[in-house]
Amino acid sequence: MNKAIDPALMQAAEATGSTVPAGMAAYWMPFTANRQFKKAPRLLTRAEGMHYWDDKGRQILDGVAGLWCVNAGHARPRIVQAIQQQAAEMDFCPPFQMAHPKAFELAERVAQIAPEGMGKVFFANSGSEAVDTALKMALAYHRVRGEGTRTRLLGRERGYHGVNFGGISVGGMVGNRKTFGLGVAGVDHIRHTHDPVRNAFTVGQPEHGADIADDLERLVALHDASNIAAVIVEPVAGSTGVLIPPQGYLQRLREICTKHGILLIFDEVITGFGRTGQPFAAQTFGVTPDLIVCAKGLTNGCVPMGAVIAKDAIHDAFMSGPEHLIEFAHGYTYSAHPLACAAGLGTLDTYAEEGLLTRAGDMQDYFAQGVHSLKGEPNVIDVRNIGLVGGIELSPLAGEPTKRAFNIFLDCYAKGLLIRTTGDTIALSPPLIIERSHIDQIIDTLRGAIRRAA
Ligand code: PXG
Ligand code: PLP
Repeated sequence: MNKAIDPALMQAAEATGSTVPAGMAAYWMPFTANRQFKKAPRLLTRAEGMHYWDDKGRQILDGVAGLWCVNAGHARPRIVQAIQQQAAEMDFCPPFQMAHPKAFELAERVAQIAPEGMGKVFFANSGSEAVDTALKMALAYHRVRGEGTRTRLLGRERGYHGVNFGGISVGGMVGNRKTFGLGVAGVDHIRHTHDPVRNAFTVGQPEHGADIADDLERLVALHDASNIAAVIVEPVAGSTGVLIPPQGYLQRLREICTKHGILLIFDEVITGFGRTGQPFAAQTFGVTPDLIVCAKGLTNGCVPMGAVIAKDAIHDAFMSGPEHLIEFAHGYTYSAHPLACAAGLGTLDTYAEEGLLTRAGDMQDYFAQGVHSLKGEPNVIDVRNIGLVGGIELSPLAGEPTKRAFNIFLDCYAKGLLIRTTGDTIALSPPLIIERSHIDQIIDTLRGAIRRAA
């Protein structure tokens, strides 16, 4: 890896007697190995369509839509224009007891593409905020209906629900939980669905594992349904290694939740806005939850925004007390921020004009062929796919988990391709404007890097 270090940066670092180059000390980077990064920084300075360019002018194919968010590709004119115009027209509008027209417009437009009966939209500023909003909404919903004993929140092992206290509590990634104390009280977890022994190299939804949903019955028997508010799952888990729901699994979860009066929350932060071939994974899999959490693709990643889409009946249950009182004591200074709403409208226009919310369905067979052609390459132990999401799992280097995948990430980056790795799984989630030639380039580059990492 040392050979990737920019000599100029190292000289600058040595001059200061530090291992960190001058000008790079103040920024404490999120989810990054700071010291390693600053020794060999990877800086992006421009983006357009399917590509980034780095600070040395190299073109880099974006295999992950930034971070699962730039679904319409980069620098799309309608979105750029919408943001520019809004910045000049009105910078900020207080969201409490006040509003601006684009907030209503964007909520309407999101409701139009959401599953039937899910017509209410609450805005936050990230996936993590939207997750915590949904969890609070679930607790408040039961309470306002006189079922205030339903306070327990359930998540799933290997779940990722952002990094706020609610999200890490229901989440199932030990690395994101172990250093932060007790988290939210009263949380429990159902089993994850990853079963490589029975399902390795499945194209699309795995055959085995619908019965894993019955694990929810175990927790109902343990805690009693009258104490459980909600269960939150990602229809497709992304950050924990691209886990595709087994056939019938989500249906079964829905049945059990309905039977026991437990709210079902789908965290669609990565699956929302066309990733699986329909606007939401709820539609792809034919299962309607009670709440959908979304973010990322809502604004094409251009301005931070998250949202909770609620069933009408959930919203309506809140509209019961005196009309002058606030029904849900929750919200952020930047909820429905004008720039985010403008970006959201420009994004939904772009998706609609170019048919992007269903394009992953058109491209998925070619994409699946590509990723599954990596079966048989050295150390590839599983390949998983749905829509325009691919996961390639590698056997770890002995005693050094995550390193093989990270080496492949660095190799791909040197060859002009941006991928993402989590553990020893490579994740692909390209912009939905992708063409076959880009898929070929991604697979060829990846194949070379996988071979070199053997
Ligand atoms: N829920 C899910 C399912 C997510 O994937 C969040 C919540 C949190 O969203 P914010 O906007 O607060 O980050 C996410 C975010 C990765 C990766 O490498 C994925 C995410 C974030 C960082 C890395 O897969 N997803
Ligand atoms: N901390 C303080 C002191 C505040 O006044 C506020 C909001 O007014 C917050 C935190 C929350 O900030 P935000 O609404 O941006 O989440």
